[in-house]
Amino acid sequence: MQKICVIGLGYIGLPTAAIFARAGVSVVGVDVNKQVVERLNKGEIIIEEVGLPEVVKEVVESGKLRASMEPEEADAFIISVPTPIHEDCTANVEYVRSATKAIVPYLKKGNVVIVESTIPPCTMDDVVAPIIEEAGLNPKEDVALAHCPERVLPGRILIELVENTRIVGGLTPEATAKAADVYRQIVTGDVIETEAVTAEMSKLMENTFRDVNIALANELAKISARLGVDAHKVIELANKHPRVNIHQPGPGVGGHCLAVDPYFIVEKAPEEARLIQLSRDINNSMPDFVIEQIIKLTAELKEPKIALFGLTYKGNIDDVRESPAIEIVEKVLANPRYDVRVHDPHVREEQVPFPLLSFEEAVKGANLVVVLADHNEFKAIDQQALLAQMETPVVFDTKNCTSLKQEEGLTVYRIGDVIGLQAIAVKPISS
Ligand code: SAJ
Repeated sequence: MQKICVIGLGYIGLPTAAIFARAGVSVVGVDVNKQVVERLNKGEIIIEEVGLPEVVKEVVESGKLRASMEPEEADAFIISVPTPIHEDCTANVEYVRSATKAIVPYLKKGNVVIVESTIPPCTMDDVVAPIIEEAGLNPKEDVALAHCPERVLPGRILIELVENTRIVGGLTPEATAKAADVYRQIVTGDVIETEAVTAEMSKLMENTFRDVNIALANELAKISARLGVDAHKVIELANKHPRVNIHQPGPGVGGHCLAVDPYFIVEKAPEEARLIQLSRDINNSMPDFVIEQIIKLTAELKEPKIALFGLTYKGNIDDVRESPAIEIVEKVLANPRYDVRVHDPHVREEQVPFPLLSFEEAVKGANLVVVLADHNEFKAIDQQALLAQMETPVVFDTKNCTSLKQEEGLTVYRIGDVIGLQAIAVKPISS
């Protein structure tokens, strides 16, 4: 493979482009965002991912990776664009459609076209193939058309892109084999060949499995709150069983994968996908559950000063997409009773529609710190700083991530650990 054109330079497309370039392939990355293209051509990136700035700098300097606003002729095209959901929770495949249309003028017989974007079952057959056919090419004979879902975990993308098993599903066995060979240039894990629809469905079920299991943990947290049981202890003990792995409860499920992909299955089989839909509903209800706890905790205070820590959908990343923390912050901000301070060391002001404060500014005089993301900074929060700075040193750790100890006047609550969750006393606890 001499040259690859990657469409979409986001969280997946950019690392993918960089890794192919590092393997010696000539890569052109295409994006509709001018800023992304200009910065990349200077060897710079605007997303946060461990190790990525170094690799990008190296391959841009060596000339193996460059960016453009327009696709170019290549041996293989990799489409890695977002598939958001519409208001009614059906998949919006418009970006996949427009990316496919954008490459059509550059397609030649023998090219490989891979869609990495997560797509509803049958999208390769029903959406992508017809676009190629309309352009006068036979999608089963003239080009090798395949779906190869990305399966990497943000924060570990560079490692997992290389080491994880890849599933490649083509429209024909020949297309599958050709697309699989593209990945064999960079993947040390297995590259498994299957059909397009099986690849589409396997990706969706991976994330659905996780979403359903997190919903079970979240439901347990709510049941525990009702019954006065420590959910974390229950999980720890149940997980001693060799075939049980209850997940962790939290403020909800975010990100562009778990919170979205299950809907792609519901859309195609609404009558059957009942557990999948219910799990989405349970996970979507968690921000309100957190708000309820905040209301209980602050019920006695006149003007509660609340510091909300963490906006990303999970720890040590800068991604706020579908983040339950954002929903929680916006709802707390909307309550005029609260003096709200928001802090996240991984998020930039322009990413969110409210001001951000430093740790010191946020905790000064606060009555309650609510931890909403498991960043390393929060895992290592300085107990003494909280004790010294807060008016009432109470922490509600919805991610169960801090190592704070319930001592020396500090009160720590966790989600699913609500036994004895009491309103913060009107008088400062420490006094
Ligand atoms: N979460 C919980 N409790 C848990 C585990 C996670 O509440 O026990 C929450 C997290 O806080 C976060 C959300 O779930 O809000 C999702 O986080 P995640 O780390 O489970 O997953 P993502 O969305 O970052 O990445 C997932 C991964 N899929 C699986 O682990 C099955 C990743 O491998 C996929 O590549 C990615 O989706 C994707 O792009 O589809």
